[in-house]
Amino acid sequence: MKPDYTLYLVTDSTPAILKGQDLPTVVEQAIRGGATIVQYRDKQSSTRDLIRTAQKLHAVTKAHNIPLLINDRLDVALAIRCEGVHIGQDDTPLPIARRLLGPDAIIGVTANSVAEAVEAAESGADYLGLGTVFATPTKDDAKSIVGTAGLRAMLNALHARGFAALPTVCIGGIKADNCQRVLYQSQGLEKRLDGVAVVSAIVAAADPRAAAAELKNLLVEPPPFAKVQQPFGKAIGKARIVEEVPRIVKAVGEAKPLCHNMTNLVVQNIAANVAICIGASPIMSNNGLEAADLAKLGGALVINMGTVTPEGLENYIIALKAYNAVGGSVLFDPVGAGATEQRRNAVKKLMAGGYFDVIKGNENEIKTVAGTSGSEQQRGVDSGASTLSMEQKTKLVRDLARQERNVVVMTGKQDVVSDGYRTHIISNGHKYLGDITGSGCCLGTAIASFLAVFKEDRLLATIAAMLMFEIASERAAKESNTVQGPGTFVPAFLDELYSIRESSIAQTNWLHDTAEVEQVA
Ligand code: 3NM
Repeated sequence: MKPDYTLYLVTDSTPAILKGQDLPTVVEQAIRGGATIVQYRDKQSSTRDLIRTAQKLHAVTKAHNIPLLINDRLDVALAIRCEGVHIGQDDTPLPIARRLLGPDAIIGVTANSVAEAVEAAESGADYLGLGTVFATPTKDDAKSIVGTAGLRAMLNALHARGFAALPTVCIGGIKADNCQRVLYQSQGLEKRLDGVAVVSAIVAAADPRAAAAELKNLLVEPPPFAKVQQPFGKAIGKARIVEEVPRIVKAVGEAKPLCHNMTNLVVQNIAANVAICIGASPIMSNNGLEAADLAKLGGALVINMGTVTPEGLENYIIALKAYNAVGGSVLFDPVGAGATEQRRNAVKKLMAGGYFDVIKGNENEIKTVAGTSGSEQQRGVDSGASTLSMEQKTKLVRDLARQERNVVVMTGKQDVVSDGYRTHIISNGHKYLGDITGSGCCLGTAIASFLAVFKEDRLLATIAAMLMFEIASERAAKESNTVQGPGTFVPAFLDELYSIRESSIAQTNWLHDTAEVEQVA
């Protein structure tokens, strides 16, 4: 029988997790809820107690025709004649375990890195446990936190080395509110995980059967934010832009989507005005506890960490999860991401905390998010000098979008935008946008509003918002009678956004040949 790895239960007998419950009962309940394979993991009990408990667990798993594996202890597995073992990098080496247990035993191996994953696969592991995905109190000596990006790197390497069919599960901090996203974002170019391994999400749950059933239901469904298949193969050429962008602007103006902004103290007012001018309905709420109600209204969320605080960060994460749970679009603006340790940590926590449909930032911010900025210190929240060539920028943006399975925008004199498969450079915009506060933040508000309305192609929605915004800036700056500099530019810019929206609703073509967009990959 081929094991089913979909919902892999790893047990824990410590009081903090088992909470005095009877382990065989918990395992029985978990199997009834939907656990498909069980690993008995107990680092503390005496050998005699291990054997006694393992026998009881094996009676339960056999009754349900589910494999039981023992963590680390080959002697216990041999003693009770269960289906196999799971070994970590510090345990009995795989070839020795195989010699002792024979060819039919299931032997799984933990891998924390590409090198460990490939080595275990080459040594004949039957499946791999990849992790640690997220920091977890259940294993406080975890060697490295790999996130979904690390999982993806391991899956891609396994595929490239000819191990496309080797089953894999991930482990570490997997719960009901992140399991779908982890499966979705960790998927390699051609290889995906076969399941998730959990300890506390089932063993520490008040009702292990219900907890297992909830996880099992979630695992067989795509996450709510990924229900609309994105058309990666459909090019966005000039003709399509001229035809579709005004239509999308019209749709936003007519739909009046809610745009929920959790944004910084500096831009509250102008971001709300930009939202109104493009036809969205802004709400400026930094209270995460309101997000579950707001998310139900079908709008989009902007998380802009321009004036982040520890309390603010907690609120962002609550709101992010609330929007993810209903498939509401979320845009992340990692303002000043590399400026301080606090901000770098905020980026890490937010990226681990949920899914962003779009990440938008300047060169330094995107570099920090991609983890490629090294020890480079960013000065304040301004964009700073560019150090990358256009080729390097497009590669960085495309790779990050492909890794996160979302859309990434890098703003600058020329903006780069990609969904990982289609990459565009936009050359519209005016210098005055860089001479006022928060124009980038307002662009985030505009993009989020567009995402809420035009879900069938997030890249095209993003490009449409960028073109409306940047062409409005060009038109405003040209008004030589009234606009003399950045101060007079702001009201003219709001007027132009409003006027472009009105033109779109009246189906008057405002775009003509003004869009300077080039598809580069
Ligand atoms: N192994 P929870 S993480 C047992 O990274 C174990 O190899 C890990 O517990 C690894 O589901 C882990 O409660 C604990 O976060 C997972």
